[in-house]
Amino acid sequence: MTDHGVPGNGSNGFSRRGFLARTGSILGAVALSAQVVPAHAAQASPAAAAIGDGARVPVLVIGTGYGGSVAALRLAQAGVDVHMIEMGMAWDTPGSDGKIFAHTTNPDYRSYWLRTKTKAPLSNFLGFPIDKNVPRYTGILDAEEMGGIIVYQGRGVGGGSLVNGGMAVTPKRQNFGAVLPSVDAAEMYDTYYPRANAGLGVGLIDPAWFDSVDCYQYARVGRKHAQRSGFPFVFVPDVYDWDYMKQEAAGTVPKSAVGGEILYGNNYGKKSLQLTYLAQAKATGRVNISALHQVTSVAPAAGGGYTVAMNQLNTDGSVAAVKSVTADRVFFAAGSVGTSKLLVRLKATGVLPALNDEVGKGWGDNGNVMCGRANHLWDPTGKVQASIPCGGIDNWEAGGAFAEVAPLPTGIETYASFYLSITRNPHRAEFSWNAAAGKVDLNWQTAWKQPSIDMAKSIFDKINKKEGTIYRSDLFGLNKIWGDHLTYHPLGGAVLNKATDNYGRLHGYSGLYVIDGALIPGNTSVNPFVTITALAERNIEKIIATDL
Ligand code: FAE
Repeated sequence: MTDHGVPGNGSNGFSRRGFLARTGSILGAVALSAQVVPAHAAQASPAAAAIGDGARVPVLVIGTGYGGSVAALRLAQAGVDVHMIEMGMAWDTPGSDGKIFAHTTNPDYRSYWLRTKTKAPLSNFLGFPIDKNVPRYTGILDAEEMGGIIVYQGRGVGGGSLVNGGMAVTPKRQNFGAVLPSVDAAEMYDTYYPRANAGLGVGLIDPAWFDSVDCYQYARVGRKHAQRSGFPFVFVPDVYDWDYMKQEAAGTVPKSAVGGEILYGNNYGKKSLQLTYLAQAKATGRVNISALHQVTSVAPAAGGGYTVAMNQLNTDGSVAAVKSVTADRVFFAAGSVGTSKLLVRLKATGVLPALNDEVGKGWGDNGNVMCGRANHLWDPTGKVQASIPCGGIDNWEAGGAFAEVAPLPTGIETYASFYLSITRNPHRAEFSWNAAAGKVDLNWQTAWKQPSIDMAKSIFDKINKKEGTIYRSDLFGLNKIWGDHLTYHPLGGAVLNKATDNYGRLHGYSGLYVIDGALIPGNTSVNPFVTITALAERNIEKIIATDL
């Protein structure tokens, strides 16, 4: 072992060769992933539920993530019929292995949105690339390359809730003014955050269980290192069913988090939107969902309302049918990137010319940056790691960073601590229409991550110094410490009270609304989905009361 905790030769019966061999078997499993789509891989939604060409609906919601699900449920409860259009799959039918979702270490056709090779956020291990060929399929995780940044997004009924870690964090009230300056904080903290937390099924890990269970050894190591350097470690709520996880650890139920499932879907335990808001919405009998339908245009209709054009997709991404429907009102809930791309294109191409000049602006990455630290061999992080993070290091006030202590659920001992930091990155990018290429561009630059790296270093340089450890440089390439090429948390592009009024009504068109992460100006100081949900709860209540 080296004094930096980098796995070396010999001591404690541990050898680099053995380590590589064991790692190789994991990565080998990845290599063996299915190269063909099984014939009966039929997670496409039943045709019966799909919207018909020429249909007329009172409300059409584009996207089935957090914002869209809140809108659908509350409108339906108010007696309004809603049709939701989702480009991804329904994710309600098992594949050939009996599971709906593929495992993290064994990605297959289900894992990526229309890619022929995986694009894992951690591209390397011990410097070796781990991405593998997969069949092109309408899979669950989109690694969308937007120039200087890869934006990871969930695709399917439930949006980001299908792929995310479920960390359900309400920002500190003193930071709220910077998140949504035009919104009454008292209303949010008294009414809408509690409503969102209840609707999402948010809960906290049992601290006594945390202290005793093998699968959170990595988080206890993270806590110990944080506290020894004087940083507060805070438990972070999650939408995972913590009682179920206890049973997983006890071996009495099928494993999901404890089995390392994350990123490509959790087969059990995680309360995704399919089990919360969307289940309630469907139970009203007023909400229909068309999966594998991608909205391409929203234009004012001659007789009032809006003509919504869409492509019904096959699972290889080809177009099965082109449809046009009419809706009295349309809610854009396609996520920050999806909503922004649609609005920017529709404005620039003259379909919705009266949208204002704020459309496409104010986009940020929530300051996401990743890194790993190499621990000493006497400080293992555990070979079984629950994939659901449950704690973080809060240095927001002093250093502008909130770092979740994240798992590396490889199934082997890695001696690594891994972190996703959310930082107060000041940069904001803009979407614009590239007429020559016929697509929407985003002008984010990778170099804009430097402030995020500096803020994350305010935590990890100090911890490394105190512990006598170093950064891992093998996770994002060869000799690359920082995961500065990506975000999990796209926010903005149709910012509240700028591109829209203070409740998400788009300027220039009555009956068009934005109700997703596009409303939030680039940063929430913590993981974003509770804020997206709470803001949607606030806005839809107002819209139902005054517009319908
Ligand atoms: P989103 O959930 O992205 O839903 C938009 C939906 O619209 C998607 O289902 C799209 O497929 C669909 N869509 C897009 N374009 C179209 C179109 N043209 N036609 C039809 N459908 C369309 O939007 N956040 C947290 O708070 N805690 C976490 O632990 C966390 N972990 C994450 C981990 C990963 C790997 C990722 C990718 C994200 C994570 N996030 C986390 C972020 C969170 O999932 C994200 O902020 C929300 O899902 C955004 O919610 P929206 O309603 O804005």
